[in-house]
This record gives sequence, structure tokens and C-alpha cells, in this order.
Amino acid sequence: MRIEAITLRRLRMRLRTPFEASFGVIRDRDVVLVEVNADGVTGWGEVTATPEPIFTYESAATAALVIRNYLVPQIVGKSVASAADVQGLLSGVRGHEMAKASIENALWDIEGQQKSVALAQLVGGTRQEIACGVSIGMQASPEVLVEKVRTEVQAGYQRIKIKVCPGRDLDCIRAVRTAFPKILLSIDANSAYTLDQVDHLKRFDEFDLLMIEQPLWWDDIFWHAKLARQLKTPLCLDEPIRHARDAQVAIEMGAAKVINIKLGRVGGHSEAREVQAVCLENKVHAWCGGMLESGIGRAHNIAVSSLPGYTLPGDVSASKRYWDEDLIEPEVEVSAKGTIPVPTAPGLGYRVRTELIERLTLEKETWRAR
Ligand code: OSB
Ligand code: MG
Repeated sequence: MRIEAITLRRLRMRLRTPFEASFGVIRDRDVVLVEVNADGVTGWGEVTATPEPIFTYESAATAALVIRNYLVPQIVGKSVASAADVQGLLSGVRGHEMAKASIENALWDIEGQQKSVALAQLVGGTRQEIACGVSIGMQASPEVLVEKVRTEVQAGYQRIKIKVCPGRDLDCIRAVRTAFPKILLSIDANSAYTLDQVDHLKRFDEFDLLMIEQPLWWDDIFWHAKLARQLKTPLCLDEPIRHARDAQVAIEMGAAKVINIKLGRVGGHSEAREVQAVCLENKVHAWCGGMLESGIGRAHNIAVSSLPGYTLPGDVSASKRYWDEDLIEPEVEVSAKGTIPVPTAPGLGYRVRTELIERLTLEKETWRAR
């Protein structure tokens, strides 16, 4: 594949409802899209970073800067045998996995189209449908939260995750668990607690939670291992897992019984596959996380979720939960049993709505090979 052109775009997309977590409220996503043209074929990737650096250190703006200043010059005009090989060209740039993932993933879309293979199959997927859960942001009161959960349970979602932070945890978890004694329920703290709060965290054990996601610091694995020994509920790591080695460390140290795999956070499809393999080998559960993606990131998430290591329902849910109009056609829909069919058409498997993207684009820049 010869990389002939790269177009970087910034779009502003308003969420249907603001999403609140311990890191703050997200009302709009600054969707940075990468459109790569190789051998005359166009592929799409999305930067999954939050608008500000509130999840990890990456933001939409840092990713755009890294892509423009450091990644594009390494790849425009270059040839790679396959999409996975592009990481070799980008490895001189440290970190910034979400920036790198957008480029690698666009190349996987191209490779799928060139080989007439669906992206899911190309990356090693084996399932025809994926199991879906939802991540529900913090709400005005436990009562409002219970009604939100009811809507999603009735829609068929197989696992419910609620966001928590100190002061907005026990009442919410108790209300949801009382209303729904049997559902698969998990919580995500996005680093809202410290080890001083162990006694408080122990109180979550009574609610039969599937897991507690990232209770401690965003960049920590070690102290999670200490915490894990004091809790009955399994811990799931999200923020600090950047690659397969991190997953290995987390598992060997006993910091995680479950791993949330996010394509952007690990730098793209090839590393996500490795993380998935580590989980499978070690019989540790994994599932596909979400970053409030547009349809483009969502389509990539559906493809990875079809790999065998994704053993629990993920956070990949229907387009209409986030957007009035999504960037792909058809939009992502979830069946009454809480599943999404894995597309079988070559590449992403959805039509990218370029006219809509053009309409929503605030800024765009193109670099061409000479
Ligand atoms: O921690 O999983 C997270 C959204 C933005 C940033 C981080 C997270 C989330 C979610 C929502 O939980 C997942 C989704 O619905 O896309
Ligand atoms: Mg999380």
C-alpha cells in the first residue's frame, strides 16, 4: 500500500445528552477524523480522545497536533506491506496512541477493501454478532439513574455500567441493584478514589458487581494490585493499559481480573489484537470499551469485538444513544437481545457519509505524496 494522501479533519458533534463521569461533563465531541488514501482506495479512522485531556493525557487537539507535526511526515509517500506495519514507521514518536490508532485503523479499512474482506475477519474476528452493554453517565439523582437503567435493560442491553465518584456512589449503586437484582452490573470510577478510601470501596462488595473499573489513579497498575487483594469484587483496568506488556504486568501483579480494551488507547488494531491474545492466554476476561465514538470509531470497535478474547459484553452500543445523525450508514443498531451483527462487507462495512462529514467539518488539511 502506498500512502498517497492523508486528510485530517476536525468536526464538532453535539451528544444527544451530556455524558458525566468523575472527570467532568462531555457535551460535544471534537471528532478528529483521518482519511487515508492508498493505491486509490480511501480508508477512515477516528481519534477517540476526549475533548480535553481528562481521561488520559491525550485530547482531540494534542492528537491533531501530533498527527500533523510528527506522524504525517513519517508516512506520506511511504509504502507498507500491510496496515500493521505502519506502527514501525511511527515508533519514533513516544506514546500518543490515540493519534497513531486513527492512522493505523484507516489503513486496516483500506486493506480490507483491497482484499475484499470485512475488517472483522481481517483482524481475526470469529463472531457474527457481538454482545452489547451500555455505559451510563452520572445522573441528577439515584431515581433518575434507575429510570435510565430501566430504559437500557428494556432495550435488551446485556450489561449495565454506571459511572461513580465519591459522594455519588453507594446510593446510586444501591438504588440500581435494588430495582434490578439480577442484571450484570458494573461501575467505573475513572480514577476518582485513593487508597485511603479502601474501607469505603469495600462497601461496594455487597452489591454483587461484575467489576469495578479503574478506581485509582489513571496511570497506575501497582496500587490497584494492592487494592485488589482487599476487595471481593474483581477490578477492571482501563486508562493505564497502553499495550500488551501493560496487560501482562496487570495480570501478573494481580491488579486486574478484567481488562477493558480500547482501540485508541492501545494504538490501533494490531496492538489491540495482542492485548486480546494476552487476556485469552491468561484466561482473563476482556471487553471492548468505548469513547463516545462517531460511527467511524464505532465500526472499528464492532470489528475488534468479534475476536474470541472479548468474553464480556462491551460498551459498544447503538448510534442513536449518542447522535441525532451518525457519520455512517446504516447507523449502528442493537437487537432486542442486546447484540450488533458484525458487518460482512469489505473494510469498515458501513457507508461513510462523506457529504455529512463535509457539512460538519470545521477545519481540514490534506497532505499529498510528491
Ligand atoms: O472510561 O470507559 C470510559 C467515555 C469517555 C471516556 C472514558 C470512558 C467513557 C465511557 C463511555 O464509559 C463509553 C461509551 O459509551 O462509548
Ligand atoms: Mg473506563
